Amino acid sequence: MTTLFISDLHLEESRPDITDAFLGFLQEKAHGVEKLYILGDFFEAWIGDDERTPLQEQIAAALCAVSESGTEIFLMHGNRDFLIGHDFCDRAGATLLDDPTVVDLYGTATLLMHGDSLCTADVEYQKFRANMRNPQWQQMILQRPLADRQQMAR
Ligand SMILES: [Mn+2]
Repeated sequence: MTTLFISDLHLEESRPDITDAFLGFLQEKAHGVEKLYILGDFFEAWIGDDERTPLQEQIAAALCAVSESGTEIFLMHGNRDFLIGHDFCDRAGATLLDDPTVVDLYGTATLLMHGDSLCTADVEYQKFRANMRNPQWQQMILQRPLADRQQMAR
């Protein structure tokens, strides 16, 4: 039985070396394991599942292949990719996890978090975070044109 945890890959077009390393990891390590947890900031930025860049599609397809090998894949938001939604997760064969989540890791209750919620001394960031995680704010942002959202992310 194997469960793998990864986080903070910050995948982006300008770092094909990271993408290659990740695809190699999926091939060599993740195929056929029991569970793979991706604990946030998988992507450098995420502005909505409708963007569908070639990188995003490539990653979704690679994850989906691992999922079809029998590995359960779980994805938690980070502070940069918190707009990843169910559309992307469906394409990737992944289940979206709340932050925090407690899982049963072979009999041990185990707390999974991205970690940014623990930066409690950074009051400005926590205000920003509360705003970003507000479903109404997210709906408002996701309705804006893709080009506007790309500008915002930059
Ligand atoms: Mn982060």
